[in-house]
Amino acid sequence: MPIAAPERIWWKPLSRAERVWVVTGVSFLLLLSVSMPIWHAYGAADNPEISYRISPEEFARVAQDFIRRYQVGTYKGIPVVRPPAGASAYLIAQRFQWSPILELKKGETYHIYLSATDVQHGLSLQPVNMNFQVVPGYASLLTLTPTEAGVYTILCNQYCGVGHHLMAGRVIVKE
Ligand SMILES: [Cu+2]
Repeated sequence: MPIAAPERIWWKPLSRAERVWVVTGVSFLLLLSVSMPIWHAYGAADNPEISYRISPEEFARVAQDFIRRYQVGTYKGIPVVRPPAGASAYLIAQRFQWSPILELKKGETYHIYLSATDVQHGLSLQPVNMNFQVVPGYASLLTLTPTEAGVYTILCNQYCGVGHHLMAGRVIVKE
C-alpha cells in the first residue's frame, strides 16, 4: 500500500491549546520587540560606554605604567592602586585575574579603561550588578562616580578557561 501523502494544511484544525500557545508567544515577541527601543531610550540599563581600538600589548604597557605610578600596596600578589580623582585608570582582565585593585574615593569621578590581554572576559561588578564585555583589542571607557563606600567584587561572567570560576577581583571605595 502506498504511503498516503500528508495533508497539505496539517495544522488545521488548530486545537484550543495550540491557539492559546501561538497567541501568547506572538504577543510576547511583539511586547519584547517594542520594549527594546523604548528601554534603550528611556531605561537606565545602558551605561555610557565608548570603545577604542588598542592592541593587547599596548594596553598592557599603558596599564603597567599606570600601576607603577599610583600603586599604594599589594593584596594577595595583586597591586593596589589609588588613582587621583579625575584621573584615567586602567583595569586589565587576564586569565584568571583582574588587575589592579582600584582604590577609589566616594563622590569622585574616574575614567576607567577596561580591556583584556588574552581572551574575552565579562566584568560583573557586585553587588551593584553592572556588566561589561571585556574584549582584547578594544579598550572600553567607563566613566563612573561611586556613590557608596565599600568593597566591591568583580566577577568574570564570560567563560574564559579552566580558572574562570576563580577570576574575582575587587574595587575599594573609601569615604
Ligand atoms: Cu572568565
